[in-house]
Amino acid sequence: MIKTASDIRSSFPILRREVNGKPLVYFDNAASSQKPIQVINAIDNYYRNHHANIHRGVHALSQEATMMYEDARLAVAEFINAESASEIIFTRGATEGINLVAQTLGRQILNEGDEILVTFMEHHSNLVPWQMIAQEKGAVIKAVEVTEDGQLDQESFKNLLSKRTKIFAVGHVSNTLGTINPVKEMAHAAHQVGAYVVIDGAQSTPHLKVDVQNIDADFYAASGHKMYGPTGIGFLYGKKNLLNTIPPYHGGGEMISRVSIEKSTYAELPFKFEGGTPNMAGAIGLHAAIDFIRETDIQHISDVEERLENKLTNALKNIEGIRLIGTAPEKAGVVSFLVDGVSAYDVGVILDQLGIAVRTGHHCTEPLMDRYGIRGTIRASFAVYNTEEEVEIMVNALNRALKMLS
Ligand code: 7TS
Repeated sequence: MIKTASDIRSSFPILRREVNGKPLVYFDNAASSQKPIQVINAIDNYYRNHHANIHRGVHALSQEATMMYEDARLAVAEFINAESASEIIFTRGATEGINLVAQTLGRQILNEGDEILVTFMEHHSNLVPWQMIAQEKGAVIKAVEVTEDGQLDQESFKNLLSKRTKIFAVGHVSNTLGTINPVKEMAHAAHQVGAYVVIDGAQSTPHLKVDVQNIDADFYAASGHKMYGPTGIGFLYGKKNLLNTIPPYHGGGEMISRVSIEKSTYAELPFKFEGGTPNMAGAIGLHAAIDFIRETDIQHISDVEERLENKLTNALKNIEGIRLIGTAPEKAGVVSFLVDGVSAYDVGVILDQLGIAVRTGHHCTEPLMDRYGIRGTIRASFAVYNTEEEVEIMVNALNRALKMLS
C-alpha cells in the first residue's frame, strides 16, 4: 500500500522543527537527506543492545553485531541487484568508493598514455581521484561534453572512446542538473573498447531503481546519507572477478588471512577491502534506510519527486529573469537556476531566513560551471517527504527575495 504524504512526513522528526521562526522547508536533499525514525531507532537499538566488535568474537554480542552487519550487506546487494553480497564493500561513502577503485584498479591497469574518460558533469569526487592516479601513472583524462540542456553529448562520447580508454567514469544522475544519464548504453559502448566502467551512484540510489547487473557496471559507488541513511557509510559494488584481481586498498586488521612480519595473504571478499573495525552502526542504519525505501516504494519516491520538480520548474518559468540550468528530458529531483543580475548566495540567505534550505554555489561541479560560463546556481533538490505546498512556499519566498534584491 502506498504511504500517504503525512505518513511519510511523520517518520521524519526533524521536519517538525522550525528555522528562523518558520516551518522548515528542506530542499537540500542532494547534499544530504534527512533521516526517518526507523533509521534513528536502528542505530539506537544497535548501541543499546547489540554492540561489540565483529567477525572476531566467540561471545554473543559479537555474533549478534556480526549478523546485523552482514544482514545489512545482504540488503544492499538485493537493493542494487548484485549477484552476491560478497560484491558489496562498505565504505565511508561514494567518495571513498571511487578513490578505492582509482587507487586499486587504476594503479593496476593504467600505463603512460592510457586514457580515463570522465564527463563535464562529474562531481569532483568522480574527477579528482582519477586526476591523482592519472598524474602518478602518466595517464590522460578526457571528458565527454555536455549539451546546452544538460545531457551527455553522445557524439562527443563516441568520438572520445577509443582503444586507449581504459576506464570510463560517469555519474548515473547529475547532482547539479538532475540529468539521468543513459549509463547502460554508455557502459555497453565502453566495454566494446575494453574499458572498465565505474559509475558514481551517489544521486541515483535515493531516486531510482538501480540494477547493477542490468547496467553491467563494473563498479558502482553510493553514499548512505543521501538515501535516508546515516553519514559515514556507503558502499562500493564491484564485479566479483574484478574485486578478486585488484589489490586491497587499506591494509590492517580484518582484511588479512595470514600475517608474518614480511608479508601477508589477504582475506576473501569482501573483507579484503574492509581493513580495520568497520562502521557497524552505519551499516545497520543503512539497512533500515533501505527498508524504508523499499516500504515507501522507489517508484512512488520517483513519482513524488518528479511532480515537485515539474511544479517548481513551471513556476520558475513564469518568473522574469530566471535561467534554468539543466532541462534534460530525463531528470531526477533537482532544479538548478540563476536569476539575472542577482547573486545566488544572496537569494540563498534570504530563503534561509524564511525557513527554506536550498544550496547555492558550484555544487562541487566546477568544470560544469565553466561549461555554462557561470559561477554557481541556486539548487532545490527533493526527497519523498517534500510537498507541493512547500514548493508554493518556496516560489512565494523567491518572489519576495527577488523584490528585495532587485
Ligand atoms: N557524487 C555525486 C554525484 C554527488 O552528488 C556527491 C555529493 C558525491 C559524489 C560525494 O558524495 P559523498 O557522500 O562521498 O560526499 N554531492 C553533494 C552535493 O550535491 N551537495 O553536497 C554534496
